[in-house]
Amino acid sequence: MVCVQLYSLIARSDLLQQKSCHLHSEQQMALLKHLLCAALLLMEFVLLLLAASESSCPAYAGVPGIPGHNGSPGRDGRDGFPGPKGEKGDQGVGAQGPPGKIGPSGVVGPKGDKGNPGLPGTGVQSALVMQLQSDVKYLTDRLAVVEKVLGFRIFRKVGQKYYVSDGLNGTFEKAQRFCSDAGAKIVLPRSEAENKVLTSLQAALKSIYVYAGATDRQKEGHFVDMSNQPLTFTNWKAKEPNDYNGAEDCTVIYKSGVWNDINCNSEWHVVCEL
Ligand code: FUC
Ligand code: CA
Ligand code: CA
Repeated sequence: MVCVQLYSLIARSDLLQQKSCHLHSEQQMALLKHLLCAALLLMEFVLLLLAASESSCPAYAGVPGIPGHNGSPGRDGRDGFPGPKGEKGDQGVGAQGPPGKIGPSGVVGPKGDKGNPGLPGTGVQSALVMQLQSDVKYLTDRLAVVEKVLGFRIFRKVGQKYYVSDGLNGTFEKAQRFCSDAGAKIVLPRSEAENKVLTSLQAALKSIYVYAGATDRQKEGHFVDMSNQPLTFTNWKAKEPNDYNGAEDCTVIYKSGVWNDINCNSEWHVVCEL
């Protein structure tokens, strides 16, 4: 309908244009301006009509405009009903806690086995270790001797030896056994100095005779020590050994320090050496 009106208006403008051919040029120009203005107004009017109505005429799709700004957020909705209960979650992996307090001491365990011997050292270190081992052994052995000595009632030191006694009286066999049981030997001075120290001990014992570790049991007249070694020191009294009555195979030392051969069954003081 609008299109029909438009064609009609254009046709009427043609009529005006045909009539204007009989007018002057200035008048023609003025008339033309009016006609153009009217045409423009008419076209604007037509366009307005087309935009306002849903015409069946083919429409031109215009260039899309700039998107509008987002609107303000809507108000919070009202609380709804609670949803269904969720499934049980997986087991959590908790961090390890701090260590606990130190517990009480345990009972003392059994003594461990003896360790293996250490590896040999080298050079100076090896020599030093060996020297220390030797020193320790020497001191250990000497300490053992001193501890034995302290077990006797009377003792004297001479050189590296100790003469000891408990004041016991007995036969030669008993004297031997007593000293052996004490880890010692029956006394036998090996020098004038030792012989003199023995007399000092005898004085303390108020002893007349002390058995010495020398006999001629193996060979008459040939005195040897308890290891069957020939004597290197003797202090026989004059005319001794005389093997009185053919029955003197043991040795005693008189309080003055002189030696005499005597029978082995008489009982005399027992002195040992360590
Ligand atoms: C001397 C000693 C003997 C014994 C005797 C009584 O003849 O030689 O050993 O002591 O005296
Ligand atoms: Ca004899
Ligand atoms: Ca004699």
